[in-house]
Amino acid sequence: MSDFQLYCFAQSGNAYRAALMLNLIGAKWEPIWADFFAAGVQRTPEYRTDVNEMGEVPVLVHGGKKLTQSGVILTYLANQSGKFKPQGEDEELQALRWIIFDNQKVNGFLGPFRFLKNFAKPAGDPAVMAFLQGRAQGNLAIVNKRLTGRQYLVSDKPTIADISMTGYLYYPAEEFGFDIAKDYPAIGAWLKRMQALPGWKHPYDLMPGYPFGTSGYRNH
Ligand SMILES: N[C@@H](CCC(=O)N[C@@H](CS)C(=O)NCC(=O)O)C(=O)O
Repeated sequence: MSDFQLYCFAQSGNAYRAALMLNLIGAKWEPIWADFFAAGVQRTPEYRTDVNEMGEVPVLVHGGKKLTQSGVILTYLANQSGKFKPQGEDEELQALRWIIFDNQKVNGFLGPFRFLKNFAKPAGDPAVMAFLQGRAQGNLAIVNKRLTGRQYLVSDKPTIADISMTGYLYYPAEEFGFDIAKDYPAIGAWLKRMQALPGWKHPYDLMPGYPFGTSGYRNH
């Protein structure tokens, strides 16, 4: 029996943050596939009543506790495990600062951009796409500058801020139409450092839903 259950699906970079954290801390966890695309479960009254009133993944279940919002889940798991925990008030505040910037401005733009480009029917309006891409790339440049000359976002060790920031950044370049690791070299080098952590897995290998429309995994 797993200690944790996580509502998630392979295409969700928001859910990936929580799935990656669970794997990196070596937790016993199992995914619950939320079929958002075909079945649209997040819009059902049952999901909103029983799972998450916000109609989103990730949702972490731990015994009688149910948590949503990846930043909250990451904080909870860092407190539970003592791993990837920012040390002291300054680091805690810095981590929160980067998690909020990520949620709103980095993966917060990149996620909808990739969704409209790859999965939405009809695909996104060109003006909307140009806006989202411009905002995402401008904010990736800010993260790239932050990571230039530093190993991780808030300290010399990886914290939950780094795990949050990985959100959509490992998905294939074709899904964006530009190559994040190449275009932003400090981000590219940092992604490799994160990838070297024991327990790291690609989102398509970690969460069910690959290939698109199935509940499978890429390399299982
Ligand atoms: N800030 C939230 C974002 C969660 C989120 O937007 N998840 C997407 C999946 S990638 C979702 O559930 N969307 C459903 C919807 O908006 O209808 C977090 O980090 O947990």
